[in-house]
Amino acid sequence: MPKTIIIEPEKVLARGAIQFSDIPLNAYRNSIEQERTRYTSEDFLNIWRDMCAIREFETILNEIKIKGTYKGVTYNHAGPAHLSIGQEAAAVGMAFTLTSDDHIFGSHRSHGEILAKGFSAIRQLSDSQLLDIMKSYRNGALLRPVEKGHDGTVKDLALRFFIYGAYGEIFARDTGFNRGLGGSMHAFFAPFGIYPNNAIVGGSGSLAPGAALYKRVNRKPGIVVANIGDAAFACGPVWEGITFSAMDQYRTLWDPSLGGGLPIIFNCMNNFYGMGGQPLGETSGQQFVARIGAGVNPEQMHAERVNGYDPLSVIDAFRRKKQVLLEGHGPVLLDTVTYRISGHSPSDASSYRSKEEIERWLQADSIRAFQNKLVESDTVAENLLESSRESIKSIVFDMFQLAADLVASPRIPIDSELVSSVMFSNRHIEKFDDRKPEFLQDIADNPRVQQIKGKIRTPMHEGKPVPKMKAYSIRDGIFEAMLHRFAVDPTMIAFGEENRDWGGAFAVYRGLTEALPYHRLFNSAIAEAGIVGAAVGYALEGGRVVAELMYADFMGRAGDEIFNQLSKWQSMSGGQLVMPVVLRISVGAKYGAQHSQDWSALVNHIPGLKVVYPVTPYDAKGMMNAALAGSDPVIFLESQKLYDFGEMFEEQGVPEGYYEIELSEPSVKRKGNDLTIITLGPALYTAVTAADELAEKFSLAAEVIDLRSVNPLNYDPLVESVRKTGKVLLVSDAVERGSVMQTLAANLTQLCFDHLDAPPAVVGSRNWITPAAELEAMFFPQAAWLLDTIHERIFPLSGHQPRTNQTLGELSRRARLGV
Ligand SMILES: Cc1ncc(C[n+]2csc(CCOP(=O)(O)OP(=O)(O)O)c2C)c(N)n1
Ligand SMILES: [Mg+2]
Repeated sequence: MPKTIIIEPEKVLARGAIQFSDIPLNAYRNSIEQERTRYTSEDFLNIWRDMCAIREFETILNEIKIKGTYKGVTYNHAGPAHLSIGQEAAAVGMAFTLTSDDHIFGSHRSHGEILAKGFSAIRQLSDSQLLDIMKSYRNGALLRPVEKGHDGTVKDLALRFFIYGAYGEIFARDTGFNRGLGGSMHAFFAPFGIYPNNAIVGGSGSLAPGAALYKRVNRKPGIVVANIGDAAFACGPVWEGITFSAMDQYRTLWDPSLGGGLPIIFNCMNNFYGMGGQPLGETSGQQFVARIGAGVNPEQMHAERVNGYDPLSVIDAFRRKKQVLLEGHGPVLLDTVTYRISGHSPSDASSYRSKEEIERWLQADSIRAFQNKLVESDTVAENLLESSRESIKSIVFDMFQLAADLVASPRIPIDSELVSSVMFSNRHIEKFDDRKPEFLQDIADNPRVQQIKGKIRTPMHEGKPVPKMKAYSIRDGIFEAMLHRFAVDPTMIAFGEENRDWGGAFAVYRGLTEALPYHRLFNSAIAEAGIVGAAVGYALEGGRVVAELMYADFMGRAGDEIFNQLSKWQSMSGGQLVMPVVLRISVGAKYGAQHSQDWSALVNHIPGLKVVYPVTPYDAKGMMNAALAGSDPVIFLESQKLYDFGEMFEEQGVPEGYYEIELSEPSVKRKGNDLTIITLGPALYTAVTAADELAEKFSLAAEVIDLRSVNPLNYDPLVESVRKTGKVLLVSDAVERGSVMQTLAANLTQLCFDHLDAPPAVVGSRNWITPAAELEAMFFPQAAWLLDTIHERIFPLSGHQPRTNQTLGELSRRARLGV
């Protein structure tokens, strides 16, 4: 692949200075008279009404949280309520011009943004579109309680439906947007362009860029807005999301017809507080969030500070910035100044700020200020404003009352298995769009495809084992599966560090660079949170994505994105969303403590992830095929020790055609009646060596089962084998303490108790750091350890002389020391 970006010494070593341009602060100056040319009286009234609706919605929550009652309705709301009283103008201004194609992501404090965006969508959608949405959304579950006795307009019904769905979600009702499984901090409603709100501070900062990426890659209309707080701008994943959004390649290397820079606005809802900490003057140094733009790209992210206490100023900014994005010049940063009058949550006594400060912001209250502006300029009559406020307040109250009523708005039954049913979507989806997948060449002409044609797919060839150079490898299996899906699903993309010209971190993608345009396979920055976050955002929008992390140890860098985002959005959506992300993670060796740890136990522990670890070419291809046809997040672990291993078990070899291996099925790699050895990862090959020794020296036939799947996992074949042999040894390269194999041992003890001759024995790596390559034999399980463990803990091997100490006494001693 020719390199197109040349680094010229004369240029990069030249003397000079970086020029910055001014970043505007509250530049908006239009008078209401000027604005009358842009807005109708009805627009002004709507802006006002939306602000009042949010104020009332939040006030009710505040009252019931503090007093347990509001206007005669008593209710105990157990969950959180992070209210945005004071921030209404910023929310309404943000949403006013956005369409349903424009998608917002938010934070724990997003009730106001949700409502504003919903109200705006309801105004813009036609009656028939609204009816379609209300009737089809969860088969009308939210509509039924609201439409009873309703004889108003469709828009009025939609307003009720929407406010009701929001309260229902906050109150954990089955009739909430997401069946009550999201709750206050996660509520969203995609049909109106309202995407997940995130209880992790800054969580949306890494997800939203993936949504913007989806729009560019798939040529979809609209922009994306990440509404996050001022304190969130210190979070690493937010910076990584900004970096991801600002990559030059969208404009320098990608097909210009895709539209250029990512269409995303990072909108800081700048209320000057975290919980009690103050970014300005205490916990940050940039003084203006808008300043951050200057460090990101030459356009300085088109950053501006806008007055979020004036809805017209915010609308003006969003109008202008949306145009910037549609012209391909994204990303954009807005520093929208606002203030939260309410506490961080209703229990907050505001000990961190003065009464005077709150009083001054109350004086400047955006709702009253806007009212005065409209009335004093004779733009809208005061009585019209007041009657509009009264009517929206009564709708909000009615919907609160309906949502608080347990008969009209029940919760999912506490003894139901509903949550089980939404943990995974378990669908088989060939493709997420019907258009023709984009390729740069005919697949048959691809050099890698041609090279693989010459490889041997069987364990033996002409009576001899196949030499490594000629063997169809695990690397080839993953490549073939990915190429297949790239050719079927036009939305499928892959990205990560060194994914393109390098050929993927470990050369799995060699050949794909020639086959795929930039936007389907690209390099990202070295920013694991940004990578996984963008993958999640891309999938939330309805695209399939394969992201790669170079080493399992780097999962720590994307901890939140893997553990809280990738894993949880399907279930938190109450089954509305799918998450077709395959996260390829290579498990290292030879590179020491920070590059060689198997973290299968960590991902297994997190609900909502499928976790697999294939270690043969046959399994790698079949399982990658299954992962890429599914709709769930799959952690696809791959061992660096094994990438070039050929097939050693499947006598028919690895099929050239398409096949799938179900992601739950262990595989019996060798049959035997005397002992069961269950493995995960490369330990399969260690176990086979041990099994050979058992056969040769002790005439014992071990059954060797490779787990392949960690979660979900079908225990039946394991139980069948253990009941047959009465003995089981479990082995993996993960450190022994808390490993997947320990969970299996505990479960097999219960499932096979009456058939066991001895307790299951687990062998893992030592509970240490992984030492240097030259010392790895003291860390990773060796065949000798397996024999010694069998001898000491399962049954004596006659005449066996243990070489290592695998006794129970030693196990206790190490545990006491924590090693
Ligand atoms: C990763 C993370 N750390 C801490 C918290 C606890 N927390 C919730 S909100 C909040 C303050 C956030 O401030 P900001 O981002 O400015 O948003 P605001 O609350 O002001 O809207 C904190 C510390 C959290 N939810 N997530
Ligand atoms: Mg804040």
